Amino acid sequence: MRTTVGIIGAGPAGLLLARLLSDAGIDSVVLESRDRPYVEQRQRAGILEQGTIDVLRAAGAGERMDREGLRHDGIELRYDRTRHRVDFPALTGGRSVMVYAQTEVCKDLIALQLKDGAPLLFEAEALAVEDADTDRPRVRFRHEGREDVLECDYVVGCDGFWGVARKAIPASVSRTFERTYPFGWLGILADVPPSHDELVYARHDRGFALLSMRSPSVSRLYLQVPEGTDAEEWSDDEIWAELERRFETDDDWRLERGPITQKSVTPMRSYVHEPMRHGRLFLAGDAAHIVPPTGAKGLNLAVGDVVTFARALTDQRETGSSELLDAYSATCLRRVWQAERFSYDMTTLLHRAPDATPFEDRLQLARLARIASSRAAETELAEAYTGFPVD
Ligand code: RFL
Ligand code: PHB
Repeated sequence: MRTTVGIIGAGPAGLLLARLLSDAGIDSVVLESRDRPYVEQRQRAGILEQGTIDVLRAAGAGERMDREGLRHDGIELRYDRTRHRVDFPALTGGRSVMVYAQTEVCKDLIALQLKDGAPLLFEAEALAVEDADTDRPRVRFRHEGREDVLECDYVVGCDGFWGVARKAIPASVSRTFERTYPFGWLGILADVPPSHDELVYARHDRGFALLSMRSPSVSRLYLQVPEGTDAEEWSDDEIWAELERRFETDDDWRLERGPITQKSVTPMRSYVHEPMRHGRLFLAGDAAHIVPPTGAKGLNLAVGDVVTFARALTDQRETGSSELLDAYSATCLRRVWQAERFSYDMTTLLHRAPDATPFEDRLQLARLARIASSRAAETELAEAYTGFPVD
C-alpha cells in the first residue's frame, strides 16, 4: 500500500487530519487498532473551544454539533460553600465554549470519512514506523491477521499516549517532561438532567469535584480519588453522597441523583515529548503530550496540532517551501506549553494533595478569592479556558 500521508490512530486527531487533508486534495490512509464501536463509545472529553468548533464546521463536521451541542458562556467555581461564576464572553470579547462529547465528534468524523474520504481501516494495528529519517517512511501494520506495509511520504502519529509512533524517535534526540499526580478522577455518567446549566468546578477539603454534562438529560460527574483507586470500590450511593458533600453550598442548591450507567477512573498526568517531529514522522495530540483534564484542553490541543500540520503540508505543496513543516514542532509546542501551564494551574488550584498542609489549603482559597475579586485574574482564567489561537 502507498499513500502520501500515513495516519496512525482514529481518535479526534487522526480523523480530523484525514478530513483536512482530503479537503486540500492530499491523499491519506488511517490505521486504527480498535474496532469502530470501541472508538465511538470511548468516554472522554466534553468541552470544545471556539477554535475547535470553527475547524469542525469548516471541515464539514459541524452540522449535528450545531444542532445538539450546548453553548456555554461560563463556568462556576465553588469553594468554601460559596459560588462564583466566570462569565466568558464578558471577559474575552465574546468567546464561549461548547459542550459536545468527543464520542460524538468521532462519530461525525468517521461517518464523513467512510462516506467519501480516504481509506480508514479499523482493527489495523501499527506495529512500527520505519525509516522516519528518509524520504520514504513506512508503517508496518497488522490487518485481518496479515502483516502489511504502508509506504508514505509522511507519517503522522495520532496514536495517543500508548501508541508506537513516538517510539520511532531515537532517545538521543528526544526530551520528555513529565509530572504525575497522586490522585485520579472517578468519572460517572448518570441518566439525570444536570443539576446546574453550566460546569461546576469545586474545591473542597475532601478533594475536587466536577459537574459536567453530555446532554440536557445526561450528567457527567467526576470526583478526585487517590491514585490507583478501582472504580468498583465505590458503590453508587457512596459516589452520590461524596458528590453532595463536595458540591454543598450555603444556599438551597441541590444535586439531583439518578441511575449511574458507567463509571471509570482516569489517572492524571502532565507530559510533553520534544521535538514533535523527527524527519518525516510528525506526532500530534496525545501521542506527543498529555494534560490533566482539569483545564479541558487535551482534545483542543490535538485539533491545533493537526490543523498546523495540514496547513504546513498544503503550503509546501503550493509554494514548494518547507518552512512551515520545518517549524511544525516549535509552532505546536508554544501552544502546548501554554495549555500545560494552564492545566497545571487549574489542577493545583482545585485538587487537594494527600500531603497538603494547612498553609497550602489557605493559599488555594486565596487564589480562588483573587479570581473572584480581580477582573484581571478572572480574565486570565477565561482567556485560557476558552482557548489560545492556533498560530
Ligand atoms: P486518542 O483519542 O487517544 O486516539 C488515539 C487513537 O490511536 C489508536 N491507536 C492505534 N492505532 C493503530 N495502531 C496503533 N499501534 C495504535 N495505538 C493507538 C487508539 O486506539 C486511538 O483510537 O488521541 P488523540 O486523537 O490525540 O485525542 C486526544 C484526546 O482523546 C484527549 O486529549 C482528550 O480526551 C483529553 N480530555 C479532554 N480534552 C478536552 O479537550 N476537553 C475535555 O473536556 C477533556 N476531558 C479528557 C477529558 C480525557 C479524559 N481521559 C479519559 C483521559 C476527560 C477525561 C476523563
Ligand atoms: C467532561 O465533560 O468530560 C469534562 C469537562 C470539563 C473538564 C474535563 C472533562 O475540565
